[in-house]
Amino acid sequence: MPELAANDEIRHDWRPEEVDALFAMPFADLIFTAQQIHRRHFDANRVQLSTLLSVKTGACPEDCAYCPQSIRYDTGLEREELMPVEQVRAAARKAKDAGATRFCMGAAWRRPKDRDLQRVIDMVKAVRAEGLETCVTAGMLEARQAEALAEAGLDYYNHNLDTSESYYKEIITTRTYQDRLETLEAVRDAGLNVCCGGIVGMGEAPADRHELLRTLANLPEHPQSVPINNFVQVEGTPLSGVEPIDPLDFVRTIAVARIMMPASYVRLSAGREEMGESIQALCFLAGANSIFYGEKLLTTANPEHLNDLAMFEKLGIQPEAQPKYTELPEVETAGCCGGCGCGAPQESAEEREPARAAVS
Ligand code: SAM
Ligand code: DTB
Ligand code: SF4
Repeated sequence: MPELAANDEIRHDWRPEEVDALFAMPFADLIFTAQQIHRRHFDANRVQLSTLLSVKTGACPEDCAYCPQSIRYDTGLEREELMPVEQVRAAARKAKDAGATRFCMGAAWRRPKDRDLQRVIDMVKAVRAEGLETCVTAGMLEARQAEALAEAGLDYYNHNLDTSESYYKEIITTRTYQDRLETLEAVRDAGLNVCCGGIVGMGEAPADRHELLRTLANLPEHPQSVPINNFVQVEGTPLSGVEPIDPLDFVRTIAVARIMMPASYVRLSAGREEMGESIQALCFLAGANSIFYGEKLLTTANPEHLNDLAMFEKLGIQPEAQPKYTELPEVETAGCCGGCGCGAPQESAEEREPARAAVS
């Protein structure tokens, strides 16, 4: 498809037949096209590293059929209350020492209560003070909540569309696709970077994957970060035992995401533990340029960070450089304890400075 190779404009008007045609390309042509587009927007040998932490685990009232954290399924998961801010900050420091540039905090909520959001805001400030970019995923948001997070200095909000609108009803009954789109609008309008993608390998038809990517690319702005998760099967969830996606179809999904959203980070997300290095290498070749880094996702396993660094070494991939403190927007850090209950003494600005200076 030579005309596509030459055309990497940012489009929001993808038609279904165009997406079908991309998925139908011979594998080598598809990967070559994706790689050409990738190289026009990014250093093809650099990958961004985000570390995940579950800051509130389990007992979620939603019924997402893929998720081990729903209260409706018996997955043997221990529920954990919202973490103290100091514990989050310590985990962020460890992630930074290991080379991550972004710290993503996940909370198993349908939507956050204002009281809980305040605690998350304290976490955002504490993680930023460690010199990391921040991302939060905490369910549906009101516009004013998205604005409060933006005001606090949050960099990204993650809210996935997960699958096509028509397959969504088979996967989740406690909220609608429209609910998802409305939160994404609130996040965009607040000026936050959007992290939005989906899960493949949940028994969906190829057409659902095509439709998911079309919906993402036809949003008013492309999400700055697009996580593509390979479904992690957890016993006890309704989707456990479903036929996994063919690994080459997973690679194709990455390549088409890269072509349709040329300037977005495409994250090779959950499912790497089960994937093997060869498929991951193909995903990087197809234009993936971000991963979750650290031995745990939210509740399931992810590759050991030293194994990832060894894989990068083999592939000649460099992790994206950590942001200098001077590149981070100024935010007032509340430190701890600002009333969250962690009991730590409140730090003065001077006391916080050494941690910041170490970043520059
Ligand atoms: N409760 C919030 C929500 O649903 O937006 C935030 C946390 S939720 C766990 C974040 C995302 O994790 C989901 O949107 C889904 O894409 C991903 N996820 C959950 N379980 C997964 C699984 N078993 N395999 C792959 N991705 C999964
Ligand atoms: C995303 O797209 N995937 C991450 C993150 N954003 C929040 C979550 C993956 C969860 C995998 C299952 C688990 O560990 O519980
Ligand atoms: Fe709850 Fe999010 Fe899991 Fe759905 S995906 S059950 S909303 S934690």
